[in-house]
Amino acid sequence: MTTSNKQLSDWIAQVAELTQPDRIQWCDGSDAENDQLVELMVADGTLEVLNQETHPNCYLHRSDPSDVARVEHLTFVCTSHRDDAGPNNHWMAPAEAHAKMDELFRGCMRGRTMYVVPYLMGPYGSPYSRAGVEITDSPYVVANMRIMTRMGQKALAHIEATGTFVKGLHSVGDLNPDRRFIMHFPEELTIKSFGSGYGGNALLGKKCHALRIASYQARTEGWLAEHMLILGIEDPTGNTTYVAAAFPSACGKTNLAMLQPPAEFKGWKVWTVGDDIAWLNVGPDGRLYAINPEAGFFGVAPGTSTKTNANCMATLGRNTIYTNVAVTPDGKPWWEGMDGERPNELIDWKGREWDEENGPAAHPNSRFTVSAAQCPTYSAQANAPEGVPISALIFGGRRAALAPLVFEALDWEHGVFTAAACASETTAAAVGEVGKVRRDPMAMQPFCGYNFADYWRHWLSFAEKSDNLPKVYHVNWFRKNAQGKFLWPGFGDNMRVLKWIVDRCQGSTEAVRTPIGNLPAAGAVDVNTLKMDERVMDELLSVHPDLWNAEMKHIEEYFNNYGDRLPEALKAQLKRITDELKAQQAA
Ligand code: TSX
Ligand code: MN
Repeated sequence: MTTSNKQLSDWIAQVAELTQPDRIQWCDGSDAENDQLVELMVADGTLEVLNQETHPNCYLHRSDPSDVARVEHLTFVCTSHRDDAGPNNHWMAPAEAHAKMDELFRGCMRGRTMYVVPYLMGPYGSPYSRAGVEITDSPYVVANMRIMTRMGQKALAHIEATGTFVKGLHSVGDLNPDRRFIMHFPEELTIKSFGSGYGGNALLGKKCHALRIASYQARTEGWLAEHMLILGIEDPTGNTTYVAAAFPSACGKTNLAMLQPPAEFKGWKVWTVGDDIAWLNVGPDGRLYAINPEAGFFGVAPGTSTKTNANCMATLGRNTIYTNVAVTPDGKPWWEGMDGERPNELIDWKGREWDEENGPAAHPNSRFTVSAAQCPTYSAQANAPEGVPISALIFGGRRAALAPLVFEALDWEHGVFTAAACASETTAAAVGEVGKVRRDPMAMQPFCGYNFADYWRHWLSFAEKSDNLPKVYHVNWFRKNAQGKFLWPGFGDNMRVLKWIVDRCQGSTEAVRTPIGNLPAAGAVDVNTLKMDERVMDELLSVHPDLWNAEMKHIEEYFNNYGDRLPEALKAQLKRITDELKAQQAA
């Protein structure tokens, strides 16, 4: 492969001059190329061959034990003006960041191959798709990018036709955590990532490009790049309603994206369009249309089983790259929360014989990389160039006592407020205190490539672009009773909440107006076969004014971090809800 795009060929030459690779290899994403890379990685121990009889074309990669997750404290947004990055990002001046990174990259590919990976985010032929080129010295990154993006000649053709692409430069360096940085230059559509081989830090098409750079690009171009799953809900008449949903980590986004409806929902089907990222554009009819910029799933393995996500289990097991899972003596991948008994013997994620004293056998953030096309519920519309029309945007979080199972925003402005005020309580899986409230607006806290205040203003501006926007919802699968037990069964039974949302979109079910939004009327969420006590449903749908008053104070404190840049509309929503809660308490 070569290119007629001078900007691209100049950049490749510049990077080669800086990093001094032994050789340069253009990547076309072909099977032959992948076979060559896999052979090389098996030979040098980067990949371990799994049981090819039970798990054809599956491999295990063990990352450096110090390199197993995204590194937010080492992730920077480098805009000319500090305020453009906002209090939600670490900032460094672009010139300083370039100088720092170029020193790290200098000569770092000596003795290595420099891979040039052209990729497309989004369906071929879509006006909403965007291209990038990742230059990396990691064959593991190339193999993962091949699954996660549309990689190769067609992506290059897109670059040559449009003349624009995101430049991503990556090197694993020496994996020294002190020499590890993930730098974003949104004004230059450039990413520089050094010192990590881990997914979110190294597969630059995903979080770095499709969220941080794309969110910035989306603001200037009038669209939205969001941390959302996309799914289609088909009713028994064959009509499909599409929704997009944003949740902080550890809320089960991939599980919701692949939901299996309960048996009593005869004729209902859920179709998966995406599990992590949505690009949303206003279409010709004023509706929001979503594409999934990705082509694969890079999902957390632990907790995935036929009980929690049967469709995901059916997706895995062939043509899958596993990272940091455990392995059985007969070469099968294994993780905590998988079906069946724990095998007596295991090799843990560090490659040692597993011993309970050393903690879990699979790393809690261990992953699978697999093509979305293998998912039994993969939507026939997932490759539609025009995207799918979104009827509802759903936001959520883990709230033990506060948020009801579901509520509907009163209008777009209130929806933006609700999304901006989203928060989640930390679990044992996350680092730090358990049960601490973390604000995570639109589930974008780690991923918004610019100042959140400007981002909320951009969201609000869609009301001027269209009067045909989706309805906005908030859900909470994680409400607990006084004894600390989950009140809602979750998983497939979330279909009952999705059905209420679909009914609302079609105007066929009633709601009760409260200060925080519209709640389902009594009996409107179909819990038919759940044998659920009426009082449990009452508690799930209750709004406690004292708790919500305290929440409004927290939200106000949080919003104050954004000073004068905070849109007036969000302050007005805060005041309206506070006033209504007070009036309700006084009554
Ligand atoms: O993914 C989850 N979802 C969404 C599913 C479509 N999880 C797992 C979260 C960690 C990634 C959930 N956990 C959900 C949920 O809706 N709900 C819960 C809480 C819960 C856990 C267990 C039970 C009920 C609720 N019940 C039993 O274990 C029997
Ligand atoms: Mn994510």
